[in-house]
Amino acid sequence: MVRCSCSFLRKYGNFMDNLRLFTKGGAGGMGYPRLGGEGGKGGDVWIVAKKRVNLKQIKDKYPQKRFVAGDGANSRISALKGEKGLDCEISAPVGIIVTDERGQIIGELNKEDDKILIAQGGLGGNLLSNFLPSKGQKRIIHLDLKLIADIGLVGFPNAGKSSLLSKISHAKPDIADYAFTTIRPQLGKIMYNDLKQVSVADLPGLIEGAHLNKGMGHKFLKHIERTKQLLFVVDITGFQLSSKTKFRSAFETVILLTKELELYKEDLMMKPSLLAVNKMDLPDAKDKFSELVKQLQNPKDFSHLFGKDEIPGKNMEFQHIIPISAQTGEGIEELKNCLRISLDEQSNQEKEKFSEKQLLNLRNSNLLYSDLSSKYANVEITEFH
Ligand SMILES: Nc1nc2c(ncn2[C@@H]2O[C@H](COP(=O)(O)OP(=O)(O)OP(=O)(O)O)[C@@H](O)[C@H]2O)c(=O)[nH]1
Ligand SMILES: [Mg+2]
Repeated sequence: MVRCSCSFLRKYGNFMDNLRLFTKGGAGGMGYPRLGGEGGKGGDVWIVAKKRVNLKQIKDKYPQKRFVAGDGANSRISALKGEKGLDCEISAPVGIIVTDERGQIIGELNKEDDKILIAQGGLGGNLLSNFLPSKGQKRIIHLDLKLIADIGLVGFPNAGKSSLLSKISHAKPDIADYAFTTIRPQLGKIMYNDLKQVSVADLPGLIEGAHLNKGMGHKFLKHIERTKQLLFVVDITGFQLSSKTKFRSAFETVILLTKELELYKEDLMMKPSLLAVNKMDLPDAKDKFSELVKQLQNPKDFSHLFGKDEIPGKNMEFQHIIPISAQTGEGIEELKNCLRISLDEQSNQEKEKFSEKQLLNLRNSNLLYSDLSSKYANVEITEFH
């Protein structure tokens, strides 16, 4: 069952995170054999990052999804060197990875005005080519959008990720008591009293075997590649997808989520992470929470709960573990504070690293300078008369 609320449609309607386009550089112009004239080069196709563009707009504006640059002009008596064909520029959102048909990365658009050459125009006819022009390069490309957010929510279905997002931000995601309520990534913003904003991306739930394309698969994990930190959200009462699948405790869901992240991309494990243990309003939650903390402190003692290939190579080291209830609001302020502390720490560390690097560069250049000055200290300067 796929349901969409009105506000969802207004805000995120037809959210697209990938698009396939046909591109072709312009053909070169004809040379002029009798006078040795050279045809103009065909125009190139470029892709350029623009802030207020989304993939849906590209698709609506260019339903054929064809982008062809202009042909180079033929060489004429009045203009022996033919003019270059017009370039074609495709405006695309920031945060795009461009790949070719074989999945090879052509480039990334990480900030506004980043530009990538996609298809080159053909050369104009000239002496070497017997004055015959060449055709433009044809290329089918895939644009893949990765959301940029400070925090990415990771969890099994039904853990309460969307409930949490709606509690900490103004976002109004769908919330329901069945798995896979969220079918597209959604963004919300936490506003702090000092006006600092932290963006949070809510992603469709993951299940064990996502790497084998089970559930929604790993399809949406690309969006957390660009987030600064991860917030694991688990249901303290555990998770069971259906009566045919195994019941998993909160501890097991943490380990299995970790494994899925590792299988998707080991680098993700390097991101600072926090753990929100949700639904603390339910009966026996406090006892279960103490048990979970114990298990997380000594995960090896509980490896018998898992199959051999379900155990991650490395466990997540959570900066904070916060018990919350997205329903009653318990622990939500604490969670917001922890997220802020963790993000501030990360940005301070980055700043420190940056200034250390600058200091090192400065020292190196000073060393070079003193090296040079001692080398030339004894050189007599002869005046030129
Ligand atoms: N008792 C209790 N129920 C909660 C809490 N948080 C969420 N729920 C309920 O849990 C169910 C799932 O919540 P969602 O926010 O849709 O969960 P989700 O993680 O976004 O689920 P998917 O989108 O399917 O991945 C809903 O029925 C919520 O009302 C909580 O703190 N306590
Ligand atoms: Mg959801």
